[in-house]
Amino acid sequence: MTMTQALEKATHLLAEAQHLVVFTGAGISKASGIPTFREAQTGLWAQFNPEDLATEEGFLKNPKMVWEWYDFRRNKIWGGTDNSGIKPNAGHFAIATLQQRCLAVASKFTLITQNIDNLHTSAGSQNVLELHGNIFRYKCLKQNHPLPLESFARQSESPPLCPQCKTQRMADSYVRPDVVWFGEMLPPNVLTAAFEAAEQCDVMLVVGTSGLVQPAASLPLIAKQQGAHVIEINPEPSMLTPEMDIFLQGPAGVLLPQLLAAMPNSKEALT
Ligand code: BJW
Repeated sequence: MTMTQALEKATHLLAEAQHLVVFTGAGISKASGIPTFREAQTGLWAQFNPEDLATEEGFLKNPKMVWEWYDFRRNKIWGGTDNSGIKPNAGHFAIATLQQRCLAVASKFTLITQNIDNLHTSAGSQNVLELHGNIFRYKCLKQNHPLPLESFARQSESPPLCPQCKTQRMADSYVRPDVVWFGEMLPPNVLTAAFEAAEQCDVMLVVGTSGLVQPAASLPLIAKQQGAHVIEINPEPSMLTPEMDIFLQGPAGVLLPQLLAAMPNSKEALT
């Protein structure tokens, strides 16, 4: 299949989907300036050790370093009061428009992301299933008390202690980012909703993930086993590519708007 044929087929499938699932990874945010994890030269894990920064053991070994690392990444995305932070790119906006289009033609739409950067929501996507949490939320390490951002924003030294544990006279516990580290369970409600969507959808669009991290990486395979058409967008083949019906090789920020623009009646559907 040529690229033109692949794009045409993908456009048709997206336009006709009864329940479309879009499943994203770090690649969708690359054009916004957020590094991916596993790319050889530029990936976060090429520069930092995941064992040190993305595990509970790493956090307990060096709480200050891990707290500061997440604080740095969060502040870079947020950008401060002058609004100079990281913005969603054309790929995020195309997905948000795809959701509106599905709503307008009364088909179902589910967005599942592994990203913690909140950029889908910033682009206008609704009801985003965030499998690995969100860097703009905090929780307490021992009791999982959810904690509001305002209490800790711009406190960039060591992690504070959980105020709710204090109030309830429990043992002290650190505050940590509400993201999913290696060896931790994914948020159960989110995971259940994601599995259900993967089982029920008729088309899944997989964007910008290496497909290496479980259980997230099993979602496209579940969709395929249940009979859905699976389409991937990635500049490089991933672990998932051999299972895909259509592989669109290229950056998400270019291909997603291209697909959207080619969708038949998309304008009519939105007016
Ligand atoms: C573009 C692009 C452009 C570039 N456009 N695309 C052995 C076998 C199987 C499983 C395991 C195992 N050993 C351990 C496990 C389990 C482990 C796991 O899967 N490990 C593997 C790495 C081996 N999983 C877990 O621990 C999970 N929990 C779990 O399993 O619980 C059950 C359990 C509990 C207790 C005991 C045992 C089991 C939790 C996983 C949590 C992942 N967390 C992170 C960090 C989040 C916080 C943070 O940001 O710091 O989530 S890791 C990191 O990887 C992050 C991402 O969401 C996740 C996925 O990465 P992603 O998005 O795919 O990024 P990359 O960099 O890998 O790929 C980017 C892609 O974009 C590339 O393909 C590029 O080509 C592409 N691209 N430019 C489009 N312009």
